Amino acid sequence: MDHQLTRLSKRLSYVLRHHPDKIGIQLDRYGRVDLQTLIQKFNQHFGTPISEKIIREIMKDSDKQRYAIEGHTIRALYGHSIPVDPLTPPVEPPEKLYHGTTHAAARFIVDEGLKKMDRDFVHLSANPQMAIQVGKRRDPHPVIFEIEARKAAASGLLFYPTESGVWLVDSMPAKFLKIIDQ
Ligand code: HQG
Repeated sequence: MDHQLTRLSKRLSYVLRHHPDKIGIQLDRYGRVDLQTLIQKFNQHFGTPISEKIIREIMKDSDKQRYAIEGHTIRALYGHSIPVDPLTPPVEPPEKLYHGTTHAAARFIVDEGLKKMDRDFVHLSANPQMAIQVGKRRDPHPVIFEIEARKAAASGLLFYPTESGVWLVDSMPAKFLKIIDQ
């Protein structure tokens, strides 16, 4: 995606996941906001304007689906630090899911399991390739955990899918995690 669109996408994520207050918008309990209101307030606040066409271009060209436009609303699909409720009910996950992280974090995770840290949910990946990409944000040779997702679901953990291949859970105990070779 071109540099300018990437910058706008980062700003959109910042506003829709963490700081809607920065541009004077309010999200509903599911993280949604009226699309035209977002565009208007975004453009009042930031020097580089956005439009529905540009947002749709970002959504088309991104490596990952980060937003959903539904009716007249837009929301971030995942990544929130402000509290939001999942919009869809939990579902039975696939047998395995994955999580890519740094060696430093992995040392804690093998004992403590996965925690939400600064976000509303623990983020899991649908496949090892995605997990490697996530881990590479912070470690050139990330550690990849394989998660016994079905077993964790059977124990009562709720799994929320998103359209982007990211799965959201509240936590993941260490007993369902195993480090795998890439
Ligand atoms: C780690 C990006 C110590 C966890 C990505 C991760 C993803 C622990 C970090 C999405 C821990 C949190 C989310 C524990 C977890 N002790 N460290 N017990 N439990 N951690 O960014 O999953 O490109 O909040 O391993 O691609 O890395 O922005 O979560 O390293 O899909 O759209 O704590 O954000 O998407 O980091 O990334 P994050 P994440 P975008």
